[in-house]
Amino acid sequence: MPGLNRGVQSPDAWWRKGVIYQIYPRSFQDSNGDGIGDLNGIRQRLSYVAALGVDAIWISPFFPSPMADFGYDVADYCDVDPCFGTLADFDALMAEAKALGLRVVLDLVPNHTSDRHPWFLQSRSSRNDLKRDWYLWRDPAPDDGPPNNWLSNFGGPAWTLDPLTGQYYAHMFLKEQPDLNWRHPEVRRAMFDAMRFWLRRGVDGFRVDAIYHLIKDEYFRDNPLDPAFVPGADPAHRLLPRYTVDLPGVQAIVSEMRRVLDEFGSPESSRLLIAEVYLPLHQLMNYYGLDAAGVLRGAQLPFNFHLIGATWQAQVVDQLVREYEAELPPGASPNWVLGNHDKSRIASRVGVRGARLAAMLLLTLRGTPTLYYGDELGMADVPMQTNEVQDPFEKREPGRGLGRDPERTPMPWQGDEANAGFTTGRPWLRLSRDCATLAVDRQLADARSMLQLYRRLLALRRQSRSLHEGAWTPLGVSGNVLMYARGEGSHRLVVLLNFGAESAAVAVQPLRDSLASPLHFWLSTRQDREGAVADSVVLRPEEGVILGVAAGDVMVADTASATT
Ligand code: TEU
Ligand code: CA
Repeated sequence: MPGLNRGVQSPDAWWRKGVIYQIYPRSFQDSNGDGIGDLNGIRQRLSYVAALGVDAIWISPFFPSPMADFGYDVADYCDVDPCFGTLADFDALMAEAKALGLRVVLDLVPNHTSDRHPWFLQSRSSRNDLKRDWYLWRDPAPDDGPPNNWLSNFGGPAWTLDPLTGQYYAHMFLKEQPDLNWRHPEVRRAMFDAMRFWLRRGVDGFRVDAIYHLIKDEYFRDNPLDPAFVPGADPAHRLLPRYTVDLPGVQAIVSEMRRVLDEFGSPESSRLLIAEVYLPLHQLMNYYGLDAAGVLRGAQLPFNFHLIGATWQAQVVDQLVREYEAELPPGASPNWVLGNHDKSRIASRVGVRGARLAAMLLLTLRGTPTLYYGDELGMADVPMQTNEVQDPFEKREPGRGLGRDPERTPMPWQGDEANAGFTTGRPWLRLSRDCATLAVDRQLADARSMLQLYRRLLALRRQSRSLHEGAWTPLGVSGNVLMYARGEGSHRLVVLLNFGAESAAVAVQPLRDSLASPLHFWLSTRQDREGAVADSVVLRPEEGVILGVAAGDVMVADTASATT
């Protein structure tokens, strides 16, 4: 259907201009006092999310699960785990999101199921079972050990022996997360049907978990040693994942998933495929699925995680943005991510002032930004005592700083309430000690809070075409200051980000392009500057500013055709 495809590729597609907000459901809002966030809790807080100014929520898994990996071990792809609610709760959430103009993106976990999933129970029951080949079963090596040297991302071998049938099954993550065999057509069909189940309920797309893992080497060859491995680092990185990630055949599956989404898309409203891919830029670009005819048939947004690992320096970020922009296939939409439920929070990586700069960077770069819940409050990692640890990764590899509980702590809502209003019960994971200060209600009452900065940035991004769809033009780096422009002509905005701990003066004249009118402060990360800019701007330590032509009228003129 070529017509449909053009629509789906529309330059006006919501996901190109929108902002995505990730919700980790256990930690957003508990509605029934069991200490675990749930779907009704999310529904209660949707008006907050809408008022924040984002366009879509992505909810991490809430499907029935034994919770060995907190929902990333799915035992039924077409239902809701009782701890999160019911299908009716989901439908109510969906309806309310729609009413508020919010899109809803779900988390699809196709690489592995739970070891309690009926498919796996059947598969493990006998070597002759019809579902045996739905998973990756192999005979032991001659020494009775695992079939090859592959490692689990969560430590130890990627193989577990099942004594009942005397074979090993593969798992890239926990042994409770057996990997599906994506070479099997019935596996594909079953997973695509699960997608359709949710698409029929109105979801706007999927973030697909670990998609680059779906195909493994058909000869099950050993992975090579990584010569760059440093002892003490994540033990899974001892080997290069040559035969376990990004293998030929993965792209075809990505396109098949995209076709399932396109069955439900329309020119007015395309469904979105986000691919979770941790790969170097060049390999990442393949996930857009550019074909010989120049059509993008893959994921619309292969997640760009490169800011997460980047050294926090103007020069490095400048280089990264240039390389990323240069590598994008024609017509592809860029996207940027600062944090997620697997990574140390931005406020812990770069400090609280740095996190303000990071917010301005994320929301003024070209392409779809994804925000991680709580980052808009400046939440930091919350260190856990050994007896508080929940994350299986930390339990398996303790003390290496790999655990993910610190970035998954509950959202603080009301500073004066117990557990900051997250739960009336005992929270599944401790809140931070400063949760009262960080709470949403306190920050709403403070015009210069991190939350107000996010709200301002999101509002500007929505109003300004230059920000949500304009060109990105690098203006170079001056000392520790990263400089770029967005948009053209009188709508052109200039962004100056001082990564340094010292003040820095930047001459404005060379940045003005051919503009006759003077530049004004649109926004500072410190929220305390307005009015015209003289010959130079003196940026304070770790301050960022957005400059544009005469605030009032241009912002109005610029707003006229803003996205909805
Ligand atoms: O993560 C998969 C994944 O690719 C990361 O764990 C990756 O290996 C690592 O972050 C690279 O530095 C997804 C989910 O986001 C994670 O929460 C799950 O535990 C995992 O899949 C298994 O489903
Ligand atoms: Ca609950």
